[in-house]
Amino acid sequence: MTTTPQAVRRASPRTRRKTTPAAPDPSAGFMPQREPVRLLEPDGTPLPARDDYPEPPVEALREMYRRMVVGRRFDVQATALTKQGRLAVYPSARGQEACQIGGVLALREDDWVFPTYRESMALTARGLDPVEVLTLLCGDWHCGYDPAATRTAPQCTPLATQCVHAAGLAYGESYQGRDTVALAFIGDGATSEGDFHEGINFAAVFKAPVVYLVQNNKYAISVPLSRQTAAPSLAYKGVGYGVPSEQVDGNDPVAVLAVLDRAVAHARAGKGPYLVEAHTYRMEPHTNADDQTRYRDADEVEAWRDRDPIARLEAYLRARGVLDDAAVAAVAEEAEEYAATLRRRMDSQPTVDPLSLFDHVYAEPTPQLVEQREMVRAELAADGEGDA
Ligand SMILES: Cc1ncc(C[n+]2csc(CCOP(=O)(O)OP(=O)(O)O)c2C)c(N)n1
Ligand SMILES: [Mg+2]
Repeated sequence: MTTTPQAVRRASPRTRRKTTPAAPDPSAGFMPQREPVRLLEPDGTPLPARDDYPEPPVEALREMYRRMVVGRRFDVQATALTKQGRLAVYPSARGQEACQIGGVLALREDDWVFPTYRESMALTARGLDPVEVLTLLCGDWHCGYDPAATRTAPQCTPLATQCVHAAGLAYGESYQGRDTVALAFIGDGATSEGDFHEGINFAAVFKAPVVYLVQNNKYAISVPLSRQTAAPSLAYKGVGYGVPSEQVDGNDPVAVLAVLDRAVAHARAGKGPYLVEAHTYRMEPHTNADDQTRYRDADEVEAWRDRDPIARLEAYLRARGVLDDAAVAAVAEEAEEYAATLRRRMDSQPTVDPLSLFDHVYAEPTPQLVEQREMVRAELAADGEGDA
């Protein structure tokens, strides 16, 4: 009779196997929570307090509410200015107020912001002049504000390029012994770009103090997140580079500020970059020039209205007794005045000369530029808008 190996295994007495201690988990301290961090229910009801993300001081939350309300009013006004021909284009950040305001509130004045085209609200909330912020969107060739004086880089239209700029600036600051932090805003779609990966890798290797705030608003123009990535969370893209990463409910202002406070403290302490993925939603079309009915249902947009970040924070602060009708009315009035002043000032802005686009490109314009400038000049002349 032959003995099969299975029979031998069954017959052999049980022996105690030697065990080796488990190797330390190399991802410990890097991995995001399984569920996005959330401190408030969508209706503003507080969730149990947690040690890892202490709630920010109530004064910071009241200030956040004020800036979110003013920020939304600014956003509505800017959208209206496109209809009046005052702005060439405007990418709205409606629905993303918690991320926009949280991103700048978590920083010191001497920290740097690296925004994209969608961050006009964040920049005005940071205290930049709204007329200057909208300069580029009027079609002008420059960003309107002084990046060095405001510690705010120009709003980037080429996707993800700001990730490399932020890494370089932050590295330079720490190299010179300063504890400045750079916060780079970036969209979900832009995390597919090479510059995002190169920037975050450089920052990780050289411990550059950058916070990458990914606003996952579910769309890159018409491309939904499901066509953008197969990763369960964009926060895993940070882990792959050795960057501690977290995901947060981006429509929960309290959680956004708590998570960003921790991320900024990490970077400022010299521990290198941090990535935060904020789950939010773009309530408006990509820009005023986009037709969103071609790629998403109105029902989907409607469903996100119940998760409005401003209503959520207002309900919470009212329930805590630190915000009342009078304070809400005062903030609403401030927002109206802000919008009225912006309207007035934009009305008296000189119109941008389209031909100025060709100035300052090269000291000696290339033959192609000369040809293109002539084409534009002839087109304007034909429309009766320029010199013949
Ligand atoms: C390098 C580059 N490629 C393509 C574009 C065209 N483009 C402009 S916005 C956009 C979508 C970006 O989506 P996302 O990063 O999610 O940011 P969101 O607009 O949602 O804030 C694209 C593809 C661009 N501006 N730059
Ligand atoms: Mg997006």
